[in-house]
Amino acid sequence: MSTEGDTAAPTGVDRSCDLSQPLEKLHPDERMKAESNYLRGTIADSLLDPLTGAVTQTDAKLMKFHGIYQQDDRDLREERRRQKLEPDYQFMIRVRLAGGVCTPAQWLKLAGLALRHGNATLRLTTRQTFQFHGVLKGSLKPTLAGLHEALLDTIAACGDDTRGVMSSVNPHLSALHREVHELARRTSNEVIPVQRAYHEIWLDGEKVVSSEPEEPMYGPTYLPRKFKFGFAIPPLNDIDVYTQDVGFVAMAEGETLSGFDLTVGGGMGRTDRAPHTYPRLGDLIGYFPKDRLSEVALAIVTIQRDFGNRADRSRARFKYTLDDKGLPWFRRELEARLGFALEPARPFVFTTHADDYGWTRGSDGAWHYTLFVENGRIADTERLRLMTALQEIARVHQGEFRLTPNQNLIIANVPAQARAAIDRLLEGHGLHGPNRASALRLNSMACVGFPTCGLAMAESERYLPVLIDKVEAIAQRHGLAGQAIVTRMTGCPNGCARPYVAELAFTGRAPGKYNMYLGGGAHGQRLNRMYLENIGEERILAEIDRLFARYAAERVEGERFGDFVIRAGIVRSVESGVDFNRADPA
Ligand code: SRM
Ligand code: SF4
Repeated sequence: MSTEGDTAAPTGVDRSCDLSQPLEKLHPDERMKAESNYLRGTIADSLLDPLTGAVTQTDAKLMKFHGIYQQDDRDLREERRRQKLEPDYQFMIRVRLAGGVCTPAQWLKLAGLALRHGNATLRLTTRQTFQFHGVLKGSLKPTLAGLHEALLDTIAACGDDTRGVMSSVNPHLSALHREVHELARRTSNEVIPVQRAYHEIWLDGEKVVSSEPEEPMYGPTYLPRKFKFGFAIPPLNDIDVYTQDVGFVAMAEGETLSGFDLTVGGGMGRTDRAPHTYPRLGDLIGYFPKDRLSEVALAIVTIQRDFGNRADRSRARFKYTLDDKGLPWFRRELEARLGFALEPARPFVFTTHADDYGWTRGSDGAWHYTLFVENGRIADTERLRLMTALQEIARVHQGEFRLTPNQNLIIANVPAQARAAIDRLLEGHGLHGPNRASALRLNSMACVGFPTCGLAMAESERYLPVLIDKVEAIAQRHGLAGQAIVTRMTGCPNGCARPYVAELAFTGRAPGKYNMYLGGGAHGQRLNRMYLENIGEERILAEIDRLFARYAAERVEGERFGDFVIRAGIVRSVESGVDFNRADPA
């Protein structure tokens, strides 16, 4: 979105950057950032190099700050190596789309770019944005130029900066949703780097000669690591607010927003066999009125900028800064920078972190249709021509599209008189079909994994649907067919589908092998616990069969699976992220 007009620097926040540690003592990426000429590196030259489909290693790292990841098709890696060819280099592009809202015109542009320059799919992500996969080096500039034409950009969609800002999509509370989404959008615009390099490299913008500092808030080394904000609107915790570095929980009377409860220090990422890394749920530390939002957001970013660990990237996330220095220290530092104290947190209740499918009506009378998009992949397949169907809907839709944090799509703000036409298109293209899937599938989510993710150790997006087929059969046998169990899978322990707050989760260890987790809270309020390590499908299904048999026989009325496995002593509840890594089948 355009960043102009709403980026006023708030008062009370020191935006200067003071990096006192010498670069030699820090992680090599700190020097790389410092020497990159504010993220320019040699990207422009790398793009012109005709001898390879790749860019240099340093440019690949710098391009993340521009929202672009260099990847290769891992299905072809071995064969190309045998043929002595370089890997099949291609790029993933992630759009910055705070709160996941886009217009039908933007949808059509995005679909067109994916068809022309990508692998003809769009991927809806767990942070409510779009990813293009399979973009070749020569198509990067046209894709980013196309996004610019649609008033979209990819600034800070990845990299050591403040990433995509999430915002709850609760369609019932129309006015509140609009206001919170607008604040999420404004926050995103305020916390991203200025990045003149982006305009110069991708949009052939003029080099700006200015005596002003190029990055007044970030300075030349940006943040120690990625940093994430999210806005939740109770009773829906769809954004998994406790997994955000910084969470803002909207406090409202009716639909009148007064301010936000603040959570700090959430995060999912961990590494197997590295006990100093762990998922952590954010702590609720207070409340502030809505007109202080900019100050609070910027003050927290600058605290992490100044105190985050720049020597060890495995401990560089904000959650570790908090654990190393302590919450009382953080509160003092925050309040000193703000010049005012946080008020006590106000009460709120979350009931779910799942989506509600089908048609619902907002408080302003407009209609919204939530469509299940399995693992967020929009493509034309033999079974469903989703890409084509959604383009047809976008051609007539008068409202907007909203991407949910569960990788689903809301055709939002459909006026009452237009509902029948949208319904006809949904029916005609078979799009009501996905919403009739089992409760298990409708509550499942997988990260991308193979073949594009360079960090994947096991299949994820391509495997979870197959596993769910088999788990559905087991659920059926135990009379649990209608039971919603939040199930998430990732191809590695990084946690991109937020698996550690799911009732049932799998994280990849090696091809065909997964760690199995049980016991996450049904609205994202409790971490799950590792149940078994490094197991294959046969064992997974045998365990699920055993667990479902007990759940069917022993659960109490209305008891969720995640709560049951703890009450039954199958796993113990994790008290804090720090003891997460102790595997604990009871
Ligand atoms: Fe993620 C890295 C995909 C949400 C934690 N993530 C990656 C990369 C870029 C792999 C890489 O570094 O080479 C993946 C690209 C795969 C591909 O081919 O597209 C990737 N992450 C994704 C997405 C697309 C998964 C999805 O299926 O939707 C999500 C994009 C979100 C977005 O729109 O910005 C995505 N990643 C998350 C989340 C969930 C969230 O933020 O709500 C997490 C856990 C929360 C957190 O940050 O703690 C997450 N991704 C990671 C990590 C581990 C970070 C850590 O603290 O250790 C990595 C690896 C890293 O940063 O070193 C990672
Ligand atoms: Fe890749 Fe791992 Fe993230 Fe899945 S969880 S997308 S495998 S980094």
